[in-house]
Amino acid sequence: MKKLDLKFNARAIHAGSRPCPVTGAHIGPIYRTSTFVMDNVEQAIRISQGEEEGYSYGRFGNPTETELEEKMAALENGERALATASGMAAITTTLMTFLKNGDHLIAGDIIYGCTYGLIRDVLTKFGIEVTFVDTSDLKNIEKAVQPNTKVIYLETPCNPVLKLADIQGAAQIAHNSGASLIVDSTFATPYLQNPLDLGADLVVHSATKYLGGHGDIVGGIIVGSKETIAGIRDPHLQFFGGIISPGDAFLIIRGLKTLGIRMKSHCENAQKVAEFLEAHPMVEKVYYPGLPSHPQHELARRQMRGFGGMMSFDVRGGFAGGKTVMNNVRMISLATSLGCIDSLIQHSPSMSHFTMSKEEREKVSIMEGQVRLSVGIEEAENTITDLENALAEVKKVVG
Ligand code: LCS
Repeated sequence: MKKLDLKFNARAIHAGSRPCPVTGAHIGPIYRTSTFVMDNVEQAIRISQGEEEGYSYGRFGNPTETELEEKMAALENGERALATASGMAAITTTLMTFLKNGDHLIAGDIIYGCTYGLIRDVLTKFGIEVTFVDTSDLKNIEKAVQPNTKVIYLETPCNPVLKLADIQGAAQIAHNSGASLIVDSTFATPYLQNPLDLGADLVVHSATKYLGGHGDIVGGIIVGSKETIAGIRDPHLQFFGGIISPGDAFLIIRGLKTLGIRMKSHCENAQKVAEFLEAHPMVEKVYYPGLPSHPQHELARRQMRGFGGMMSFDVRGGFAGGKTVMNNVRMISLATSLGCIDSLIQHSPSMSHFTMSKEEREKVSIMEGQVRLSVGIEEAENTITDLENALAEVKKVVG
């Protein structure tokens, strides 16, 4: 018999998913329950001591959550996954598992605003030392390593300016110094890159974005080895309590089944939109890894299987120019978040990166008028026409 070597879409559809064992329903049910009934006290004891596999209480696990976790582990080539209430729950639970008072953390200086705020304001409150560095250059990471460095944390591509980090190189630095590498791969999704294959110890995602894909849930995912995930789940996630609801897990499972075809469309459309913007006289700079002008285009080609659906751009006239674009699009929605089937546009300084000061933002090229665009799966010509009309208004305002 030939080996059935499941490709990406086949894994996204089949991994972890099976018919209901009781009714045979093709699509497994949403196990909307808070607790699980035991046969007897002996069984409760066996489950609590890990002698028998089974569910006991909603905060400790649920079969719908398990289906999502098995699917994500298969897509990220990890042994195990853990689903959480949000991307931030995935990040906080992971960092609080790995770090303690007196440890040192190296973090990317351009990361999602709330992750930046968590690290700058909350982790330091617990006595964790932090160094923010530009992780697009491995030398900066290497220079920041200290004897007590326990974690290197980065996003690639990063939110909002799409800088990349060399995952393989960063993993090497981490492992040479006894630290762990945690990669937030939200912008890439497992369709475009698998950080674990490149040496990362853990990959985290905001499932709110491409994984769910339809803008109707908030969720997060952590993927890694069996042992590492077990240590995050028990006791950290159990105690912190940031678990996913079964209903949201179900919608992410459904979203994942079309992740491959959605990402293909996001990538094709974004490439066309980025090329349009780069050629437009009212646009000063486009940040998109699929453009040859992107300083890490070659790394993107090597490390990713496509360039994704996210980009940022600076418009002529600074804040006045950027604001005019965002206030004048008609099909595209002015909303934070990303990775939806529909295109979303946002003002990064006041939306995704409001936690950073103006000085902190400008140091890392998040300019006051900067526009971030999450290109949806609408036909690219519609997205381009919407932007073209909005950019025509910029000319009237800034000349
Ligand atoms: N990681 C990245 C790269 C993100 O972009 C976000 C959210 C998170 C983690 C946190 O995930 P959440 O808890 O929201 O599921 N990014 C957002 C953004 O750019 N605008 O709104 C949320």
